[in-house]
Amino acid sequence: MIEEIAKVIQSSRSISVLTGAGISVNAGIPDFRGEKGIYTQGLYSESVFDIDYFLENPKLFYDFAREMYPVFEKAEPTKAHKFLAEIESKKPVCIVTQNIDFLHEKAGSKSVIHLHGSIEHSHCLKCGKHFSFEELKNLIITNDVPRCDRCGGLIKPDVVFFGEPVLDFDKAVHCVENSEVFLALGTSLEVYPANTLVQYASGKRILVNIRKTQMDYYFDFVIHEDLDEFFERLEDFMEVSYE
Ligand code: CNA
Repeated sequence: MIEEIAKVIQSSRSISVLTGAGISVNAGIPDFRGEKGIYTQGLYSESVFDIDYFLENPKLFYDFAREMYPVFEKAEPTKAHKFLAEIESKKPVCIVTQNIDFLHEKAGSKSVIHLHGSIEHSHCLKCGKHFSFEELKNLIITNDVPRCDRCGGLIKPDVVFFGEPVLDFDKAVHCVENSEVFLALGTSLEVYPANTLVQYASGKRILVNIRKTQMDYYFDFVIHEDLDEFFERLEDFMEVSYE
C-alpha cells in the first residue's frame, strides 16, 4: 500500500493536509486522546480548554500553560513536519492544522491555516493589548493568572477554546476542495468541525494515525502507524529525500 501512496503523492499536482496533535507527539508535546494523551492519562479535563470555564476560573488553564509553555518552546519539528515543508517546495501544499504549536512554521511550511489558533500570540480581553509568546511565558512564571500591565484585564492566548468558533474554516474548505490529494495525519477526527473537512475532499484520501479512528471508512488509504516511521518508509519509495 505504501508504494501506491508514494505514487499518489508524487503524481498529484496539489495536496491538502489536516494535521492533529499526533504529529507533534514525537516532538514531546502530548496529545489529548492518544495512548499517553492529556485526557487519556487524566492529567487535565476538557474544562481546562472551555471558554466559559476559563472566563470564570482562568487559573486552571494557566496551571496547564505554566507546565506546557516550556515544552512548546523547546519542541522541534518531527520528520513528518519536515516532510510536509519539503514537499511544499515542489508543489502546492496547504496545511490545515488543529494544533496550537508552531512546528509547521518552524519546519518551514508557508501555507498553514491554524483552525484552533496558536499560542504564538495573546491579547488582553479588556483593552486588546497584544502579548508575544515570550511575554506571556514570562508573565505566567511569576503570576497565577497573568494580567495586562496597561489595564489589569485578563490575558487570553489566541487559541480557540471549546465553545468558540474556529478560525478560517472557509479557507480550509477551499484548500481541501481544490487539492488532488487529502492527507489526515495524527488526528483522532473527533473534534468538530475540523473532522468534517474529510467530506470536502474530492481526490484521494489518505489517513495515517497510530490508532483506528471513527472515520477510517472515509479514506481510500488507511495506515495505522507512527507518523515518523511511516514517512521514513515512504521516503524509500519517493524520488527525493525529505531530511
Ligand atoms: P487527539 O484527539 O489527541 O488525537 C491525536 C491522535 O493522534 C490520536 O488518535 C493518537 O492515537 C494519534 N497519534 C499520537 N501519536 C501519534 C504518532 N506518533 N503517529 C501517528 N498518530 C499518533 O488530537 P486531535 O488533533 O485530533 O484533536 C484536536 C485537538 C487537540 C485540537 O483542539 C488541538 O488544539 C489539541 N491539541 C493540540 C496539541 C498541539 O498543538 N501539539 C497538543 C494537544 C492537543
